[in-house]
Amino acid sequence: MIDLYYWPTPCGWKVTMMLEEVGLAYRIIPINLRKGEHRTDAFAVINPNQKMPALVDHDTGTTIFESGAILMYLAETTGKLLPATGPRRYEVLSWLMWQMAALGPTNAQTKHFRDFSPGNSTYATERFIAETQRLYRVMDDQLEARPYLAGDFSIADIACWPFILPYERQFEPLDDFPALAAWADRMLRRPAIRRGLDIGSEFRIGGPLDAHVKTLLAS
Ligand SMILES: N[C@@H](CCC(=O)N[C@@H](CS)C(=O)NCC(=O)O)C(=O)O
Repeated sequence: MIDLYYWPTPCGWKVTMMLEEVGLAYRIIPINLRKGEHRTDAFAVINPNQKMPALVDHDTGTTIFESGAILMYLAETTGKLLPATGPRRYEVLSWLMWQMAALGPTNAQTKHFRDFSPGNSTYATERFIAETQRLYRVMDDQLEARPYLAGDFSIADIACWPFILPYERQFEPLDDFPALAAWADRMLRRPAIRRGLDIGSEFRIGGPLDAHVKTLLAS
């Protein structure tokens, strides 16, 4: 049995979407970030970095943190959404690492400086919004000639999509990124992606992102 330590945020959705796509059974263990449940000693044993998500596969005795590593594990366990060898494997992994190193952290910094930093954070806010726009341009260019980031649907798409989804909060309407917008819609039409996005909706508190997700799921 797989236990997923989870809260409904982009990093958490990556894993529920993947589990739904590959059809593995799993149990959700809520880690309430608002109550600081990720900062407990018990959770540090599972993830020494004390961030959500983390996954424990009791059947194989495997504990994993970092959502990119979790996606690789689930892909390799099921033989789905990541080629086992060859150039296409590394194309998928390039985009996965790009998400982990660039798109995800930039998204987090934009949100932090725009919404949470005290005082004048104009320089930092502008810097991270500009970098977000650059990263969106990279994806848009890549998606002009292919339906998914590495050609076929893969863990790279699952990794990146949750960071495009809250675009309204990033001040990033997708009007200038037509290929990215079309891909975002294509992803939302996948039933497993919708199921993954809906996992834990009962934990939400009704903020702007929650409202945005609700609207998407109703579309
Ligand atoms: N690189 C990590 C990022 C994990 C992460 O930052 N998780 C956030 C939620 S999206 C978290 O646990 N935040 C709580 C905190 O920082 O206090 C991954 O992809 O798993």
